[in-house]
Amino acid sequence: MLDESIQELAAGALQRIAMAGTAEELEAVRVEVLGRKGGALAEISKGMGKLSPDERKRIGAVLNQAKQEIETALDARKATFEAVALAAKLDSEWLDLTVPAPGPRRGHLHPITRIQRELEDLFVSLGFAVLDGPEVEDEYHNFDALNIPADHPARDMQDTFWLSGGNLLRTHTSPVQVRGMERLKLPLRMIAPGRVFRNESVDASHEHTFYQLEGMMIDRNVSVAHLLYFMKTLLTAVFQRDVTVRLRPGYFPFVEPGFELDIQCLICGGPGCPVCKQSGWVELLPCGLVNPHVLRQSGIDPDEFGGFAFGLGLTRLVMMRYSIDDIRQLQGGDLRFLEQF
Ligand code: FA5
Repeated sequence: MLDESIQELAAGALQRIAMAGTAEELEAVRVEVLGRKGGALAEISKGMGKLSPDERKRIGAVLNQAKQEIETALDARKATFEAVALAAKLDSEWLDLTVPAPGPRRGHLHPITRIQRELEDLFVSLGFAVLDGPEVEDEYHNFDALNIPADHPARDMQDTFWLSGGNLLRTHTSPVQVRGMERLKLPLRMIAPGRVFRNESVDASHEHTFYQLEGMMIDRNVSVAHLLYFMKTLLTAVFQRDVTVRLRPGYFPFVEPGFELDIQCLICGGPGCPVCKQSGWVELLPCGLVNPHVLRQSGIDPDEFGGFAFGLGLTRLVMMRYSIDDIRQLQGGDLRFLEQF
């Protein structure tokens, strides 16, 4: 009678062990059946004191065997769970040491720098030198030598950040023309890309700090035809497709005749938007033949030499090239914007 219920209990326990899906379920079986306090087998052995010595010996043997079988089954099942857990852990922690390391995250050139370098390469290939000039300029190079004396109304065309001591933040890259004429031998071909500053209110197409690329060529018999050839070469290289441009007279004291070369707005395609101030055109490339006064001021004989000069709005060119509809994004420092290029 008693050995039957022991065997039944053992059979039930073995079945539960076989069915257990987790280590916790196994532990529950162990506590219920083998637990010293309140475990089913412990309860049975408590009642054995009432049995005769022979019976006690026989039932004791049955009890021990059942206990051993259950323990063996528990251990085996536990080992299976541990092996599965270990295999999963090894799988998840596996490292392929032959995979190359990802390396540091690399940045890239700012779109303005990229276009600037493209243009530098182009002009170097056409025989132009690339010059640099100071951002803190003196009045002579920024204005006087360019035929803009102190009382000239053209000074108001460019709102200036004046510094103490009479210096200023250059309002355009044209002072580098003057420095080029002072430094280089004739005939000369030079470009000067750089940052310029104007004390003006900012909107979708105007920054207080922006980039220009100055160009100048001085030689014998330079004409408007040369100027147009280089302007066309420049625009074809940047846009790699036909763009619509218009040439109109423009006034700058340092060129005569002077022109404004505008590009049809590539943001709106013509009908008008905030970038082109609803006009459909963007001022991009003012240019002209160098005014004889400017040549003379730098010690060049205008009867022998002539030249052309241009002052490309580099930041605006970048806006047109990449369809950027607000100039402020270019120097806003927002990586989400810059990562697109
Ligand atoms: C000049 O600065 C002359 N020095 C250009 C020049 C050089 C003419 C040589 C003739 C010969 P302007 O002020 O128009 O010109 O500026 C030149 C270009 O810079 C403009 O066509 C425009 O594309 C760009 N630009 C002017 N102001 C801003 C601004 N606030 N923000 C962004 N781009 C500007």
